[in-house]
Amino acid sequence: MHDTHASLVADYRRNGFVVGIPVFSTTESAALRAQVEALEADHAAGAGGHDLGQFFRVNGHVVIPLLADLARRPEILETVEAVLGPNLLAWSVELFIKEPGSAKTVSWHQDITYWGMGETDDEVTAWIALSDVSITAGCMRFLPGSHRGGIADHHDTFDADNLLSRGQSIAGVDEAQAVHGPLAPGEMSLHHGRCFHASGANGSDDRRIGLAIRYGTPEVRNHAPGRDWAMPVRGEVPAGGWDCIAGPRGLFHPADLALYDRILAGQAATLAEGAQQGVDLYSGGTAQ
Ligand SMILES: O=C(O)CCC(=O)C(=O)O
Repeated sequence: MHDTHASLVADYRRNGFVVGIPVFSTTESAALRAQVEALEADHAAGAGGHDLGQFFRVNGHVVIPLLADLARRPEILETVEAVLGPNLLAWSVELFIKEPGSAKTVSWHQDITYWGMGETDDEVTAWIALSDVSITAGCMRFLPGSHRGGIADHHDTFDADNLLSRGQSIAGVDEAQAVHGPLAPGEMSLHHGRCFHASGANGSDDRRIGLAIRYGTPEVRNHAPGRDWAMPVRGEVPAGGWDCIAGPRGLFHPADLALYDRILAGQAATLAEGAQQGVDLYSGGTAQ
């Protein structure tokens, strides 16, 4: 627990991650989970030719108002601002769901490896637990200090039980140095885009639900070629860097679905760069 933003930021700079930041009450996180599960019940078929899992897996904020609204929540932004400064955009909002007893895992990786952002320090993931994300339930684990190096070699495994798009993995990580980051419902962790992290299977009898919001600053675009899209959420964003999006006009609005496809195509070109086989961009959906 951190008494001040200064001690939280010092921990983040030292380790590349911080866990256990209270954001939502138990009641509110249960209500948010219920809204996510209502979407699953009512819109399993998805929209615009994509199943719901696709939207949950990447850029959900483009077409789902609930996810865009969460990215704008002051309870989250005040901590993210302490880390990244006053000018913030949400690049992607995602849900990482592992069903009870799921064998799905996430291999050791650094997030920004394939995101076309270079080795920027100006991106952070806020990951909020909407269920009890215990060690048994397959919480994330982190390698302290690993963000201080550059981007390590990743090899593609395309493992079907891996939630990552290409099963990308860093070999030889010393598990003995890893730190688990269990979260109670409504708690948040932050991790740096170069921090090595992974997660295990869900051995619990409840779903393990995490909301991952990728935040960046206008400066991220200084390191990035081509175009990319993000939603301003706080402060000022100068013209000419990000293609700024306003957020959804409604749930699965046709114009937003078309924008979703444009963004996906633009980002897929970056993600697939150097892959040994076709990359089915984040089509894994909910993990069983
Ligand atoms: O939810 C997980 O287990 C992994 C999440 C992750 O890799 C991320 O948010 O960057």
